[in-house]
Amino acid sequence: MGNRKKTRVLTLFVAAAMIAPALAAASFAAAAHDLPVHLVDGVPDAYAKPGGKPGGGGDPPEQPAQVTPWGISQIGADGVWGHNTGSGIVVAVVDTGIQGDHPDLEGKVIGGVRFYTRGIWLHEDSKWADDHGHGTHVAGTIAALNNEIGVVGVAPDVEFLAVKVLDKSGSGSWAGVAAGIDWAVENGADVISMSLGGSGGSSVLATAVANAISAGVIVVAAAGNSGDGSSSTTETSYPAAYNGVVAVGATDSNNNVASWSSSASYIDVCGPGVSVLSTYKGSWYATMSGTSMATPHVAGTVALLLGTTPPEAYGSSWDSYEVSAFLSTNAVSIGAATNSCGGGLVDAGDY
Ligand SMILES: [Ca+2]
Ligand SMILES: [Ca+2]
Repeated sequence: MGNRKKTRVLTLFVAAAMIAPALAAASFAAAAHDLPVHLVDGVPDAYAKPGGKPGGGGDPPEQPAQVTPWGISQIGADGVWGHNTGSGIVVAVVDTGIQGDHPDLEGKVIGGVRFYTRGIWLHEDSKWADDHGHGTHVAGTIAALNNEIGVVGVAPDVEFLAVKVLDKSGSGSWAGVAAGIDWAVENGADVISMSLGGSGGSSVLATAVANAISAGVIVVAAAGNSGDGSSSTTETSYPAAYNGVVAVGATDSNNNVASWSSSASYIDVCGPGVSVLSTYKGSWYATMSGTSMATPHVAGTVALLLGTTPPEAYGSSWDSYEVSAFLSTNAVSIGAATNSCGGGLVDAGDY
């Protein structure tokens, strides 16, 4: 696991990739491939409040006063809340689960599921609570409440489906991810946000993504943290690489592309992904880095966009191809290579 060791050394800028052990394919998912899936990052850079640690049970820790994380204002999201907060939009966070009773996410999770593999069998139950922290962090960037405490997300009135397909170490299987995508579509998701990936895809994953897009769901996925610092080389990651998926790279607060942000021709936009403050398990907050953190900035922007009327050429509603193209075309130019950020930094300020 040399790669794991190497990425841990780089935790300050790119949180460690959680490389999963190979898991067996699912029973009911035909042609499931056994390639592992992993978080695009995993370990927080820092907890938000000095002297504190995430709660270990009992009363939630005293909540800090609300701050607006830098990425939220960088993409202009806070400028549209007077008329658009993502109300009525449902985002499925396909990840490690969500802490549904987090004080800054309270009441937002309207449904959830867990898929996990044991041996060759894929199991389903309702234990979708986040035992890792990553999924709760993603959720907070999309839609933490605009209240007195903690942080605030891109589209604060969005509601969530918590789709837990990764375990407490950030591991899962493509079959589980595919089942989670199918479940999200069946249960009313408008947007699916996936801060996960792997260098090899699978037919079952490809089918699930294609079906979701055909059903009119907007699919957003992280580009990956395998970048080599050069935009002219390609680091492929699935599901980001599939047609119609909104693929997201990561930038810092100076609008520079993160050196570890993977590059590829299919990347549509970048989002803020370095030192991102958001909600964390234990009713707490953490700063994390990765294209995992950039992705929910874009998923939240999609939620805002879905509240608007699409251009006439797109028909009566948005689809994932149209959203990909629109976000790229309307991104803020930051001088980044197309292979790193597509059209540039995602712009939430026009919707
Ligand atoms: Ca808040
Ligand atoms: Ca590269």
